[in-house]
Order: sequence, then structure tokens, then C-alpha cells
Amino acid sequence: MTNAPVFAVVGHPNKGKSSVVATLSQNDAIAIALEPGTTRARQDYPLTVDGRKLYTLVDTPGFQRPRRVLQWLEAHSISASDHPETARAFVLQHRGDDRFVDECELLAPIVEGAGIIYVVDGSVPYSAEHEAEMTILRWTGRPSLALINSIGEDDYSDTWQAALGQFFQVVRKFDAVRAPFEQHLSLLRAFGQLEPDWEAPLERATRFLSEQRRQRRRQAAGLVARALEDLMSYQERRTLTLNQIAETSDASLAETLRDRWYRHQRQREQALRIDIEHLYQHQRIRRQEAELQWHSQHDLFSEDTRKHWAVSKRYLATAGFGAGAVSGAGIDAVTFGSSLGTGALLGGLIGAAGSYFYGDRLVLPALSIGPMKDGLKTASFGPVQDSQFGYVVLGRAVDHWWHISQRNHAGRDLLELEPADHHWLEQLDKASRREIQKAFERCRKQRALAHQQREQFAAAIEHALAAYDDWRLNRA
Ligand SMILES: Nc1nc2c(ncn2[C@@H]2O[C@H](COP(=O)(O)OP(=O)(O)OP(=O)(O)O)[C@@H](O)[C@H]2O)c(=O)[nH]1
Ligand SMILES: [Mg+2]
Repeated sequence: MTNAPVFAVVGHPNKGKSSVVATLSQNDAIAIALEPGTTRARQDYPLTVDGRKLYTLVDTPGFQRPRRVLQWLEAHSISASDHPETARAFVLQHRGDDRFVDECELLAPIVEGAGIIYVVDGSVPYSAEHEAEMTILRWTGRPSLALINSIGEDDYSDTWQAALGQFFQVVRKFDAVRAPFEQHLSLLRAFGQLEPDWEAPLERATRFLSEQRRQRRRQAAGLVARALEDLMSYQERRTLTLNQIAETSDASLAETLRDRWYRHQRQREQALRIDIEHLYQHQRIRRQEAELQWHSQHDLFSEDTRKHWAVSKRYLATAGFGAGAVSGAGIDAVTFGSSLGTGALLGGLIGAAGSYFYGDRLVLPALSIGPMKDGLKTASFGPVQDSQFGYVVLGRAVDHWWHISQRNHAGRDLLELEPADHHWLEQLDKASRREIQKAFERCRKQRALAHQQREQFAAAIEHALAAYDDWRLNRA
């Protein structure tokens, strides 16, 4: 596949050209800024999947002197049949000419054979000043498509549509920042219709991208499952001499180990965040300070978190079994490893008050000091003895994954993980819920998951991702 299509993304300065390139090439390193003139030189951005180049997008600076260029073209043309030749001659003759640096940069890839993606801002009114640009592009004779990318709130896309339709073969609305994945694919297909040589490679590109999306979800589920396994089974340990034990109170030992345990858990969760972001080729996501610093408001262990991260008390009470299933034999199956009896705990959970639930007592592990061995004792803290903790982590992880999987590479805003107090997990099939609950139980008992159990756990998490995706979709 040597002839992967090349598209030059061109237009007026500051209309979202680089944003379109960033999104379609899945590259968040591309400079996007409020000031016009951010892109100064032509730059190629190939999109590769599994080492295969599917297409290349060329980011370009905006037109600066389109009327002057058009004058030159008109003065050097005899008839319409020489328009593409004349456009090529313009580029050849003006290389190094200070007046037309930007025009040469943006026209060069087109006269070399690239297709044209012309980007306009549909939130400002159409103006005739664009006609020189559009005419120049038409002169090149290359396949062309116009994108109406709305930067602001207003909508003038109708007048744009009418004007662009006279110059371009296809006109589409495309929001570089918000367009969902399906629209990326549909855009590629539209291009395939413009040029017979591109139809097959672009059809292949859409297949590869769809497959990549499925694979990424599977890999994301694997990452979340591994993180949950680590978090649920983590134990902080410290070996102490007799002297140390004599000098240290249980309370301060517990505090030290607990602090370290907390830190580990938070770091592990952060590592998961970054792994997920990198999986989707997001290398520079800025998250809220509060998220990175674990401001107490967003603390993994706070009541606030539980409320906000899609884990209701009622859900927690019936986690893995579905509402109403926790009765009779069901209760035995729910082993909430707590110092309280199962019955008492469930009473507290289901009871209207239940407000003590999720206090540190239940969620957090306790300090344990082992027997003396060779003059040393080992103090340990963890693993967490309440599998509900896993659901809190899962709810947060799934929500983060969803935002990342939806995020276009033109997005530069802060990632704010909005609170949601919903029962989305109830949409998950029972078998998957049971699988997740089983894995949590094993982990908190520090029994390593066997290969097959790990796979089943990851598959259940993948179902959870899909369920969450559906739930978000239906909510929108
Ligand atoms: N809300 C919103 N803003 C956008 C969109 N596309 C671009 N912008 C904003 O518009 C501004 C310009 O975007 P760029 O992609 O840098 O535009 P450009 O055409 O490459 O600009 P130059 O390289 O300077 O010619 C940036 O502040 C973007 O964040 C969009 O689809 N939605
Ligand atoms: Mg730019």
C-alpha cells in the first residue's frame, strides 16, 4: 500500500485547520491556538495502524494574499485547460518569495497530488473574501472537500453550504473538537467517493480504524482489570525489630502504613489513567488539579467520591447480584469481609439510614502485626477488606476511559471528570457482575488470579465498558 492518500488541510488563518489535522491523524502534539498564524510551515502527519500508513494529513499555514495569487494565475493562463499547470507554475516560481511563503507552503502538497480539505468557520458569516481562496483551489483541479467547522456558538452554515457547494465536490459539517468517531469514518468514505484510486485505501482505512477501536477497548479493559487486581490485593508491609516495636505505638505504626498504602493506591490509579490515555494516543491530557493532587473532595476514599462515581449505596449493597437478589442464599454469597456480621452489614446498607456505611471502619483494612520470626515482626496494612472499594475504583476508571475514548485529538480543554450519581452498573449483565465480584473477592484474599480467571475478569470489565458506553449514549 504505497499510495496511501494524502490530504492537504487548507483555508483561512485560524479556522481550525490544525484541529482537523489533529483529530483525523490522532495526534495531540499538533499546535492549536487562539492566535492566527500558529502554523507557519507545511507539516505531514501520517496515520498508521499496526505499522501500516493509512493516509497522511498535511497541516498548512492559512492563505495570506489570495487575491494577489489569483491575479497572477489569471495573468498567466490562456484557458481553463491550463489551470492546474498554472497553479503548479505559481508554486515553482515563488519558492523563496517573501510575499507568498504561506501560499507556497499550502499549495505545494496540492500540486504534488494531495486532495484538498478546505476548512471554514461556520459560526461566522460567509464573506466573499473567501472566493479568491476557493477559486485558487479549484484551479489546482484536485479532488476537494469542504468542512464547515464551527468554532463559536452562532450558526451560518446554510449560507456557507450554498457558497461552498459551488466550489467543492462535497461539503460537510465537521466539528473538529466534538465530532464522534463515526463521523471521522464517514468523512473518509466521502473522500473515497471523490477519487477512484482512493476508494479502496480509504475503505481499508475505515476498517482498520474500526478494528483498532475495538482492540483498544479490549486493551483498556485489560488495563483496568490489572489495576483493580493490584488495588484490591495490595498490602503495605513493614518489618520491625523488637526495639522498633517497643518504640512505636500501634497507632503511629498504623498511620504510617496507612499513609503509604493510600499513596500506593492513588499512584496506581494515576498510572492506570495514564496507561489508558496513552493507549488512545493522548499524551498530553491536562486533568484538573484536583484530580492529579487528589484534593480531598475527589479523594478515592471519601463518601463524596462514592456518591459521585456511579456507585450508589443501594448498588453497593447488591453489587454483582442485582437488586433484589440479595436475600436468602444470596446473602451467603455476598462476603463483605467485614468485622461486622454479614447480616448486620446488609441491614445497615439496605436500611434507610445506613449513613455509617462507608466510614473508614468498613472500607479500610486494619493494621495487623504478625508473629515473631528471627527476632523480627512484620506489620501489614491491607488488602482492603471490602470489595465495594473495587466498585468505586471501577466506576471512576470506566468514566475516565469513556471520556478518553470519546476525546478527539484536537481537544485541548481540561479533562474534568464530571460527577454522576447513577446506577449504570445495573445495566451490566449478571454474569459479568458475578465475574467482577468473584475477582474482587479473590484479590482481597490475596489469591492471585489464574490466567483464565484474569481473562474472564478482563472480559467482564470489557462488558462493563460497553454497558457504560450504551448508558451514556442513551442519556445523551
Ligand atoms: N469550539 C471549537 N473550537 C475550535 C474548533 N476548531 C478549532 N477551534 C479553535 O479555533 C482556534 C484555531 O484553531 P487552529 O486549529 O489552531 O486553527 P488553524 O486554522 O490551524 O490556525 P492557523 O494555524 O493559525 O492558521 C483554536 O483556539 C481552536 O481551539 C472546533 O471545532 N470547536
Ligand atoms: Mg494551524
